[in-house]
Amino acid sequence: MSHSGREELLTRHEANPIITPADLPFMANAVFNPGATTYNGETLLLLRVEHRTGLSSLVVATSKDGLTDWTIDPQRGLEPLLDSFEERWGIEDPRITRVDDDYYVVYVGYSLAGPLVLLATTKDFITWNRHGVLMTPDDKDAAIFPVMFDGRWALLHRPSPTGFGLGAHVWLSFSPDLRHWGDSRVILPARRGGWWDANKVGIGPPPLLTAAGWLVCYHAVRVTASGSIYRLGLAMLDRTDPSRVIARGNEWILAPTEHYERTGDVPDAIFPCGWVLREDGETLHIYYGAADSVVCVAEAKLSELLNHLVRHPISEHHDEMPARDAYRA
Ligand code: BMA
Repeated sequence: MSHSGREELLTRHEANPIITPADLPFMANAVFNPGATTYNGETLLLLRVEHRTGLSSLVVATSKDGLTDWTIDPQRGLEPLLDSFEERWGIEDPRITRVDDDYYVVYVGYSLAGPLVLLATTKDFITWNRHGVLMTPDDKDAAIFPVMFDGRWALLHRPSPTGFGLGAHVWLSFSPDLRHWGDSRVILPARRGGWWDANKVGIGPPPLLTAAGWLVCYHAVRVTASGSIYRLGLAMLDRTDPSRVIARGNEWILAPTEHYERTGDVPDAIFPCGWVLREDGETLHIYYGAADSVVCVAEAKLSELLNHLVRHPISEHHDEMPARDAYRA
């Protein structure tokens, strides 16, 4: 079995956690799992704020360098429709995809029937156009690609079937109009047995187009005798056919080790929903929630992530995964 070298691929920022509930201009329990993008030359995070009701809403934070001096603007963001079926218990975990001047925000609604996937679009994070439900419960960890494939939008998402013990996998679905979704298939199955990414996986930030294809960062949940551990890994999808997985890392690239990741409302959870590739085309900032309590950032060199994946062609350990065809509808 091949091992990576001694160098970590991701470096945590020294000021982590970069945003905590104490930074908010109102009382809240936690701030975590932000979506990320650039807006007017600044980094914009759409924070998941968990209020002291237990319910979450989405609030904008901006920064010139994407690392420090965050301005939190409670007037910008998205409030849940608490009278609705779909958002009755709040909205969570936004993934932002920029398409020209529009921002497509795919987020989780905590509905009366469980978590489901919703879409809202905006140009300014103040005025929103809600497009309704993309995926019915239980489904979450969803993000839309910034381009269409043969005239169809593409969505990564993670249904969680209950009662069968067959795991929760990353699916890809298509739509001609953002309303009707189908042609669904599993693209990143959870591995099995002792693997770090056995049983339950879900994507993190929206896929990022690179010279080698669509870079995907995903989380995996390992259930242990004393709780769950969330870790992060990488995969690469084909540029023109995103249902084709070109590479998948065998080892995780980030695991909870710091005190702010190991202690909090949900210990040992690191959960990214956004990343921003800087103007040099090489520096990647990955924004993640730590322990469902605070916001953190880690930096990576894009070329190093791609080199890492080159060492992990999809054929390696393929037999550790369920046959993909078994999951086709
Ligand atoms: C996942 C999501 C995330 C959360 C994580 C850890 O299922 O609900 O919002 O951060 O669990 O609790």
